[in-house]
Amino acid sequence: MATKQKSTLLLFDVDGTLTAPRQAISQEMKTFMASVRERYAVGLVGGSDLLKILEQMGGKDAIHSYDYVFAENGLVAYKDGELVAVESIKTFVGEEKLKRLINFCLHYIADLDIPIKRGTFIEFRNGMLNVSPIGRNCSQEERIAFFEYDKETGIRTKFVAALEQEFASFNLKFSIGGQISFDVFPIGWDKTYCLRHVANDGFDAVHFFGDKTFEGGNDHEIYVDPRTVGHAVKNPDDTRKILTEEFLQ
Ligand code: M1P
Repeated sequence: MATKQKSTLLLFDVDGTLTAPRQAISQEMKTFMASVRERYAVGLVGGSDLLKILEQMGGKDAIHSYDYVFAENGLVAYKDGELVAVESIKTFVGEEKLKRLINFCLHYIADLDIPIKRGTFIEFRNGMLNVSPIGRNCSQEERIAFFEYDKETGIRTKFVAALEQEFASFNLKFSIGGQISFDVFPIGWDKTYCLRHVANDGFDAVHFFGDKTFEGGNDHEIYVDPRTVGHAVKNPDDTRKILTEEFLQ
C-alpha cells in the first residue's frame, strides 16, 4: 500500500456526496472513507450544524475519523477532533439586523399557502440561520413531498428573491443547499470559509468533492475557488468511483 500523502487534502461535502440527503452514511462508504484516509488527509465540509453532520457520519466518534470536520461551512471548525474556531453570525451581523431578518421570514412563512406546515421554521446556528418554509421537524415523507412540491412551484427560490430584494444592503447570501430549507450567512461565509483553517497546514493540493457545484448550488464557490481542485460528483457511488480511479491506483 502507498504511504499517506500528507501533502494532499481531500475535502468532501456531506449530503449527496458521502451520504444520501440527510441520511446516514452507509457502512460500505464508511469503510471506504477509512481506507482513503490511510493515504490522504481527509476533511468534511457541510452546511449543516455539527450535530447533524456527526449523526449522518455515524455518531459522535466520527469527529475522530477525519482530519478536519467543518460544520456550517467551517464556521465551526474541528481539526484532529479538537475545536479550533467558531464564528458567530450574531456578533457579525448584530441583533437589530438579525431581528428584522427573522421577523420578515416569520411573516413571509405565515403568509405562505403551502400544503402542510410543521415546526422549527428558523434554526439559529452559530454561523448561519437555516430557514425552512415547511419547518425542520417534518417527517422524512413530508420532507420528500415538500422537495417535489418546491421543484414544481419554486417556493424557496421566490422566498430567496424576496429576501435578496428586502435585505440588499445587508451583504447576506441566501443559499439553497438541501431539500426543505435555505441557509442565510454573510457573503463570503460559504464553503470557501473553511479554507482559511487549512491554509497554514502545509498542503500542496486541496481537492474538493461536491454534488451541488453548479452556479447557485452551495458547493459552487469552493468548487471554482483557485485554492482547490474541484470534482463534481453525482452521488456517493460516483464519489467512490472517482476516488478509486483517480486517487487510489
Ligand atoms: O448540507 C446541505 C443542507 O442540508 C440541510 O438542508 P435540508 O434540511 O434543507 O435538506 C441543512 O442542514 C442545510 O443547512 C444544509 O446546507
